[in-house]
Amino acid sequence: MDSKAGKYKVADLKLAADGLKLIEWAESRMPVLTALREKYGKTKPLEGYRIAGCLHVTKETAVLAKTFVEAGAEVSWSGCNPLSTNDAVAASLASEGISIFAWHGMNVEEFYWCIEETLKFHPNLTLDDGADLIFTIHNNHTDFAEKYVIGGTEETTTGVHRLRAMAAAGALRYPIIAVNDAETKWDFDNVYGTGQSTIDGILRATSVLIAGKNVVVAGYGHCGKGVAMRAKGLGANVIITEVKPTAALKAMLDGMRVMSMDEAAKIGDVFVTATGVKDVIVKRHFEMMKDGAIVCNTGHYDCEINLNDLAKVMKSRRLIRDNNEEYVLKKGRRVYVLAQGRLVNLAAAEGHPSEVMDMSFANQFMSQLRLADLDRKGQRLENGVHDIPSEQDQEIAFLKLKTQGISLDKLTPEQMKYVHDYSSGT
Ligand code: 3DD
Repeated sequence: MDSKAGKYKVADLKLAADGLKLIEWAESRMPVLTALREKYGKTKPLEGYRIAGCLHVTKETAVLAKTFVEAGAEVSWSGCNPLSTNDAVAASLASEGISIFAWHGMNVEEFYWCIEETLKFHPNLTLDDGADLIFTIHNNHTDFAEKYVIGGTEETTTGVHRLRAMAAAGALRYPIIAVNDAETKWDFDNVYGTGQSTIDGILRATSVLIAGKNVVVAGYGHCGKGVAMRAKGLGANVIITEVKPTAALKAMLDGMRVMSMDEAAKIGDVFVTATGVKDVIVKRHFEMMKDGAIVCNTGHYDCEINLNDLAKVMKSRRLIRDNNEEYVLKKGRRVYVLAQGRLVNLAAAEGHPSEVMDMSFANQFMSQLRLADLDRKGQRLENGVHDIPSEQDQEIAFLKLKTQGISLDKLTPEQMKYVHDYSSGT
């Protein structure tokens, strides 16, 4: 189906007006990205570049896609999770002529069909969240890297881990900038964004009282720490499970209880997995859980809660609320699984707030721009996973502060001299 310019497949084009209002809401809280749009909308440095995006279709992502278009790029977009697309936002993008293939509740076959559709315009830049687009190119279109693609970016921890492994094996056919590892992404989106949006997803799917509940968070990395902080702020008794001694130690010193999942399974009321690893909650854990236990995941993939194991010990299941399935176990106890074990913050809520995505996506924009600038000069990063320049982090943080009216101190020449003077002592 063709809209004004791009081809698209969305759930319902009639939702476009609602989607536009959501996008305008997000725009009003993304001052860094809109400042970049203002600046580069004049010079259009992405003219002639085609960006294929595979990233959750949310109101914030729409602001990013429209910023790329304003800067001269042609974009074609798919969602990076079958349950995270906001259909009204997708409809709005389609009605504005942006090529988009995404709808809420697609199956796995449709998910990969959408990615393939975005490759039909032979992108020369890719933008991923979880690396499914990059893997599709490497597995199904091996000639693309030589013929068209000059580089790409990766948004999330899981994706960067997979791509670093691919690069180490010499299998990466084009350069990737690890947007996830930017300080202004990882230390903000992953911590404050995931912390709030995960609780948001849990509350929308259950409306339970968090205060006083035993909230078990598996994984005390940036995401798990954010969830633990917000749950604690709401009065939960937070329990952390970990495999990494230093992360477990940090959790303990942050005032969290730390124990194995085998112990936590017996006392937990709400379980959140945030590890990036598979099989964190398995059959024996379900069998130990209290009646009414709520289980969800906020990691990128739906592998952390083993639902095949749950199916083996269940007697019946039913959808009791949106994004909330009640499993009755053979022993009669009930376990509630949110968002089919997929990332609960995007499947049951709207993902991270616009204010943190503003910085994540400013990094996406600046990184795509960097790849295009290099290309225009006939240059190209080597095939591998590249960090963003530290100056970019400071510039984005400075812009963010500036838009909040916050001023900073500045080192005097004397202080600069002192900082670099290794001879001065006490
Ligand atoms: N992610 C979380 N909230 C999002 C939003 N509102 N729009 C688009 C993507 C969103 C996922 C990202 O945080 C990504 O950085 C990740 O998965 O790590």
